Amino acid sequence: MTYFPNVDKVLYEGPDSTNMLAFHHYNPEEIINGKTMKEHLRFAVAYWHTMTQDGSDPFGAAVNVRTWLTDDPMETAKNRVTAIFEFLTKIDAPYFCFHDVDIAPEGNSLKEFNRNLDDITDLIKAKMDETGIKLLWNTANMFTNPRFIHGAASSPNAEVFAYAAAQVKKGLELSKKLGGENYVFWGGREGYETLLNTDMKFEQENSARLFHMAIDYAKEIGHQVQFLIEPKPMEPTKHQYDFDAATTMAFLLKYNLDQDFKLNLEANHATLAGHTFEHELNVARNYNALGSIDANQGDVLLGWDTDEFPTDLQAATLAMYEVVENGGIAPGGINFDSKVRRSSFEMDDLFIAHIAGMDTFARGFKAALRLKADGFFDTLKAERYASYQTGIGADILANKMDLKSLEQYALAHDQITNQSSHIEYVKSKLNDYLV
Ligand code: XUL
Ligand code: CO
Repeated sequence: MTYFPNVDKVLYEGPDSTNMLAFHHYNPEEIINGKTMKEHLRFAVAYWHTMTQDGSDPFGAAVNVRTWLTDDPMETAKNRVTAIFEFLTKIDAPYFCFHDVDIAPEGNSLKEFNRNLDDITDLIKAKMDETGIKLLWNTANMFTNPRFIHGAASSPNAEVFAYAAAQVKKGLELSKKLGGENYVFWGGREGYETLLNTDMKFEQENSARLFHMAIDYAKEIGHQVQFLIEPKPMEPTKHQYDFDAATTMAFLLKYNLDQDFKLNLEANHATLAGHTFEHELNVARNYNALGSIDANQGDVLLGWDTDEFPTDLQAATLAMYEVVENGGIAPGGINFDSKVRRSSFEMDDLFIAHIAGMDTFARGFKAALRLKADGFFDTLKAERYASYQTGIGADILANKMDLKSLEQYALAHDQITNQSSHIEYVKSKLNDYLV
């Protein structure tokens, strides 16, 4: 049984190949600094975009050809397990990620949902054992079902809090069963539409309460997993609580969660927050909280989360530079939270799109390593901040100065000269690394 009869294992054919179903830059077995590219990049496939997304949009019906669909939701779920492992094996991705609702139908009760999850994860586990493919992260979808209309942990309805807690408990049990390396919370509908009826402090306290319960339960069941929060500024709520990396760090520090949580950062969420992706990664890194990456790209001309496969080489390079500076991304990875455009509706497009994303990140990674090896940014920054290496700058850094002594210095040195950044030259030079 094959779902992708047109595709054999995707192989590296080099930059000159015109084969759409081959890698041109990502060579999984290529060794760089003692590790294979596959080990460095830790690519993951998202179950929701690859297996369940149907190509519908607010203006049009489902268009995606997906041969695993049947009239029976459980049969479809089983087909999807076979299909995703065929896909993962052929695309040579070492990891996958899922929401609970992506893999199994909810049925008519929580009991039935849990039973379906048990059955499907039995199949998934067997496939994982057979292929060596691993779970980067899973999460609970606490935003699609109508019960989450006002949020999950932040819902004003305590019954919804309880249901969400049950889903998280199950999610952690599945994570343990499948050896998940991370567990993600993306704040679905945790946010608000208007402050007229919202107690923001209460809602955030309750969110923190659920996170603490998750930490406690993972310890109780003896599951070592890296918890991650995925910031996003808006959509579906007007104001998401985990707005961006800085806001989320403030939340984690305030509620004493920073020792157990890192961040899962998504490129398109950064764009929506008015940041570059590298900004978000840099903020996280400064807090030692760069956990994992949801790789995609948005469209600056469109104000919503378009989740496109990443093909912008400069953006990928600057993102990978942060990863290089971070000493790698493990135990996180690079998860393609990306969906094919509606016009790319054929089954093979799933391969073509992932290849484009993997090639782009492979090129970005190599460019980032060249930038690091040449000390491109290191030199630039060392020169820019050189005034702190000697004289008054060194005294400031050594905490030898105070306002009085600095006033004395300034009175004697008030004819200040600055230097041009020549930033246009820098930007043009950066292009040399991209091609
Ligand atoms: C939503 C989003 C989610 C999370 C997982 O914008 O990015 O798919 O990655 O819930
Ligand atoms: Co995401």
